[in-house]
Amino acid sequence: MKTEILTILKEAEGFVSGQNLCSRLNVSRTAVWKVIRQLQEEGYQIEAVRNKGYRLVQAADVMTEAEIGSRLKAGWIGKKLVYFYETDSTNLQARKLAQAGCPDGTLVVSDCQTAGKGRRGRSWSSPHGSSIYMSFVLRPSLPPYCASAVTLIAGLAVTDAVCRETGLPAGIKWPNDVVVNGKKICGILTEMSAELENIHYIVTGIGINVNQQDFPDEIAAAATSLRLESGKSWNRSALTASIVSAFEGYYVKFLQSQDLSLVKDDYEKRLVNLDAEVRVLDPKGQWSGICRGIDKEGELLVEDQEGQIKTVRSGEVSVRGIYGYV
Ligand code: BTX
Repeated sequence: MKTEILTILKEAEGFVSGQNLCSRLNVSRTAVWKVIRQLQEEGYQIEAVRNKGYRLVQAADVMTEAEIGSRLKAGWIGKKLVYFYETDSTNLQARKLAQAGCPDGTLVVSDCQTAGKGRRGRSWSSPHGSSIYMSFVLRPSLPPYCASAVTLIAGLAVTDAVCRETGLPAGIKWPNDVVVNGKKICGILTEMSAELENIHYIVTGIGINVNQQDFPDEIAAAATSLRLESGKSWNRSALTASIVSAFEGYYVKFLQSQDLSLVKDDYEKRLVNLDAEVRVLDPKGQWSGICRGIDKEGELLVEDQEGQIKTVRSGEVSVRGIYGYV
């Protein structure tokens, strides 16, 4: 009921009478009042005026199940939403839910993570009240080698949503870091449970630095937040909903073609290194070349000194810009 009341207040131009809420939701005035009190405690400024009703004065940066739910469009991803105020890792929780049989498209969100995970055993700094930690559970009927493409789709969706919501010049550093002005604002971790031939489920986790003002020393040089880059705070629930909707659009195209051919052009438009010199940090030896985009499997195409296009597979190597991280 909280989500419904919030949605009605947000859509209303001015006051909504208590009676109106009661009859639309078929509940008592006391029940409505209780929910209004809860929302106020969560940080919403709701004006309550006798004979007029309720009015949402300001949509604060509140991250709650009701707030996110009220902003999600009617798609299938996020239809089941599991929200935590605090958890170890949304990826871990998503995997538990997946093993217990949760639906395709389940979305797990937390305001904080106590054991946020990066790739290859690294950790993801996940403080309270400032960032987004979200994971999707996906059940595509595809062979396991297709799973890594979902990471690129998530990166593309985050980049789109950040550009749309904030106007900041976000771009993708292949395969899946989202950067603003050369620094990392987002990390993505895709995990999978599969057999030889088919995927049981994929969990794609996304962490975005939204309103953080400082970072631990060891990551401060390479990390930034939307707030640090724009000087403004952003509504995390709105951004979460925007990412879900962008992700669903691209993911449906991916399911159609079973590769990245339908989203490749969008991805390349966002690629910060496109047509620039990059250094490929291959454990067998570093080499430099010009980044020419991606192929339909999501491998990076790099033109070497002899003009040959080579494919670079994520997971095996990393790529750096010639002057630094990007
Ligand atoms: P990664 O291995 O590419 O990046 C991890 C590295 O990034 C760390 O070793 C550190 O140097 C740096 N780092 C750590 N925290 C931050 C941060 N907040 N901002 C910028 N740089 C940072 C990227 O791994 C994958 C991260 C996925 C995080 C999401 S959050 C929701 C979901 N749940 C979960 O446990 N992980 C994912």
